[in-house]
Amino acid sequence: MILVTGGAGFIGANFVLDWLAAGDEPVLNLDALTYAGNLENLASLRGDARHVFVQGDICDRALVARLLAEHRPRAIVHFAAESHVDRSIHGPGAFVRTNVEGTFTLLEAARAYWSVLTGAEQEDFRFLHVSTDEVYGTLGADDPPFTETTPYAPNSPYSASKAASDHLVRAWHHTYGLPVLTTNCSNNYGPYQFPEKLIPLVIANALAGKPLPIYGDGLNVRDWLYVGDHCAAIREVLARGRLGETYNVGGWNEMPNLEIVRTICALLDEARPDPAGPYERLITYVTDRPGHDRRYAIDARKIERELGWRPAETFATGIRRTVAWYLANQDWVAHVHSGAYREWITANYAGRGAPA
Ligand code: NAD
Ligand code: TDX
Repeated sequence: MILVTGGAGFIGANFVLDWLAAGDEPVLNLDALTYAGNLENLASLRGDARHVFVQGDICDRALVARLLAEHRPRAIVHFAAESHVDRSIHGPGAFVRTNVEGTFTLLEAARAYWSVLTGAEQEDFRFLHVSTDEVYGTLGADDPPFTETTPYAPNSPYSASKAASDHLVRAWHHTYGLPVLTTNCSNNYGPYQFPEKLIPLVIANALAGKPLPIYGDGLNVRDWLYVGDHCAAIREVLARGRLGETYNVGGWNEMPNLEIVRTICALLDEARPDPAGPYERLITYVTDRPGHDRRYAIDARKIERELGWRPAETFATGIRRTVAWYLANQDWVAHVHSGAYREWITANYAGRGAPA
């Protein structure tokens, strides 16, 4: 069994679904079900005994210790976090609590658990920390992409809290010998992404005839990776990554925000033409995000060279799949907007264990 934290969120849920599609090793899924946690993402696992869901907080040391003792996982894959940069600007406290204190709590519980394991159980144990490229700060137009040795220079409360958590993970390896691995990935997109993030927000707003908000001049650059490719990278790092190492994960796919939005509009024009005219008419320039990082770009050569990982999707194929998914799953988006996804939890899940 593996313990996944944050497995009801966007990347965590994709990871749990992919993991159980690829094999039979059970998953213990610990998630607090904040606004970003949505058990509807895991509806296809209803009644599947390989998925054990526990609603709980990674800051709850006693709970984490009890789960480790009861389920004896061979690895922890740590996704749980506050993840949205704009929210971190308006309310940084939750980011420090979950991302820093929560990671600290997990590390301490993992250390206590791991230190009393013996033999192969101890040797094989892994703590995989899922992090972001935003810890490296921002790049100028001509700078080379971030490598694993780029100095940390986080600029938002979100990236500062993730950087702090990365440092804790590193220290728990160097000081206590905890067998850790860290991945720093670029911007993900794909199914089940909460519609506060650029790509699902633009799809949902376009279909609703609402403005498509572009921060600043729309020329900030992000490096986009399809979520399934990120999940595959995490599986590779978990299986074969070198202990104490960090791996940058990215698809060599830098793009200005405006180009992303125009691509989505063009795909929607093709799939669901709007009688009112092309979706690009909805593009609206709005006030920039404070401290908005100009450019992120990942040099993924280390994971490619050491682990042979390569993304399966190009941006062209991944964004097409993603737009198709949102068009086919408008109920999912509607439930998020109406808050009905929260009722799904009450209706389908009573207390602990796999959803009934
Ligand atoms: P998300 O916001 O969609 O999901 C986060 C999940 O964590 C939710 O299910 C939420 O309920 C849970 N959670 C939050 N606080 C918790 C707590 N205190 N205890 C237990 N569970 C808690 O986030 P995401 O986009 O899926 O990101 C997952 C991880 O990947 C994060 O660590 C993030 O920093 C990292 N990451 C994200 C991206 C991206 O583009 N989304 C890129 C690189 C790295
Ligand atoms: O309405 C918008 N308009 C806009 O122009 C939104 C929501 C965003 N943007 C811009 C800001 C960014 O330059 O689009 C870009 C992407 O924004 P987000 O989707 O908010 O992602 P970002 O801030 O880049 O962070 C994401 O990638 C790295 C995730 O939210 C993080 O969790 C991850 O670590």
